[in-house]
This record gives sequence, C-alpha cells and structure tokens, in this order.
Amino acid sequence: MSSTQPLKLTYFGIQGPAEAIRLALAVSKTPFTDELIPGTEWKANKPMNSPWGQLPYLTLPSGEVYGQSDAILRYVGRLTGLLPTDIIEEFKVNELVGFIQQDLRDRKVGRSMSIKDPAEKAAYRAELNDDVLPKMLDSLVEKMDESGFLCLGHLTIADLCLYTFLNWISMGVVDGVDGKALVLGRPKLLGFMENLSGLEGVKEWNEEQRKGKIPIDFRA
Ligand SMILES: N[C@@H](CCC(=O)N[C@@H](CS)C(=O)NCC(=O)O)C(=O)O
Repeated sequence: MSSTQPLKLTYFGIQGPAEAIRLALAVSKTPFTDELIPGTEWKANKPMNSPWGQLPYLTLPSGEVYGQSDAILRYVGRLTGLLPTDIIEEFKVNELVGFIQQDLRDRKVGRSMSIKDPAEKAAYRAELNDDVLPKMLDSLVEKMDESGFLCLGHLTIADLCLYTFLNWISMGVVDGVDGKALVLGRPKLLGFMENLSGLEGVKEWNEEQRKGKIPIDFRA
C-alpha cells in the first residue's frame, strides 16, 4: 500500500467491535476504507492479512497491519483527538471504555453468546435483562455529567463505545435482552442516545454509509 492511501479497516459487514472505530473516523472526517469481508470469504481465505487470525484489523498508509479492536480504537482515538493526551483525562476515558467493552460487552452480553444449553441461556439472559444490565447501566448513568456525553463535556471514544453497545442490544439480536426498554426507561441514557445520533458526523455516517447495509439505530 502506498503512503497516499488512507487507513483501511477490515471487518465483517456487521457493527461488532469495529463500529466505534468506524464512527471515530467518520465523525472526525478522517478518510478511510471501510473494507467489509463476507463471512464466506473469511472462511475460505483466513487469516488474510490479519496479525491475530481475527477481524477487525487496521492497515496503515505505510502498509503496517495491526489487530485488536481496543488497540485500534485507542490508536484512532489519539489520531482523531477523541482520546485526550492529558494523562488524567485519558485515564477517565479509558476507565469508561474498560467498563463498556470488557464488562458490559464481553463479560456480560458477549459471554451469553457461547452458552449452548437453551434453558441455561434463557435463564442467564433473563437475569441479564432484569437485574445485571439495569444495575450496570444505572451505575454508568450516575457517573454521567449533564453535557450529554459520558465525561469531559465532549465526545470521546467512550461515548462511541456506549452508543454502539446500546444500538447492538436494541436491535433484537440478543434474544431475551430488551435493549430499547433499557434505554427508553432511563431518561439520561435516552438523552445520550439522542445526542449521539444527532451529531453531524454520526448522522451522516448512519444515513449515507450504512443505509441498507448494517442496521444502525436503537429506535430502528
Ligand atoms: N480480541 C479481539 C477479538 C476479535 C474477535 O473475536 N473477532 C471475531 C469477530 S467479532 C473473529 O474474528 N471471528 C472469526 C474467527 O475467529 O475466525 C479484538 O477485540 O479484536
């Protein structure tokens, strides 16, 4: 790849852990190629250029390739100003990113994806929906300020993580979890989603880039 080419993010044609990265690039108007790999192509050709045998991965203009979604998100966050350079501000953002990505997305909702037994899965999801997620989301809401963002009074990668997580659980793809109700029942969270959805770059990305390709909005 020549140095005149933009960043290239390679992932499946779903939101997953790539969507916060895509949004960070989109809202900051950083040119990038959004390479969407069909599952069949991945199965036939993996690991392609992936350094960890997984998607997503990011190809830099220099041709260097890096994986791991959180590392890519933080790199892109720094590149776009959505991850502050001040060490304490960065700490605040990363603390929220950890809670959203590791605890909410991976340890709680993500873990339920691998439960094979239908009864066990239904019971786990019911507890998730009725008890675990409400408590975790309430603890997040308590920490939010009045700015409409999670912290620092402006958009950061933590906001994009929460926005994409809440969109995901609101799409009806996680059976037993009513993400829409969890958002609609919390005015501050609803305000957050309205704020994020209305940001010029997010709106543009959702309307223009995603139309008909990937479901994008918690109300859809
Ligand atoms: N820790 C990795 C996990 C990536 C991951 O689990 N990728 C999945 C898709 S979300 C994948 O590549 N699955 C296909 C495969 O493993 O062959 C990251 O955050 O980037």
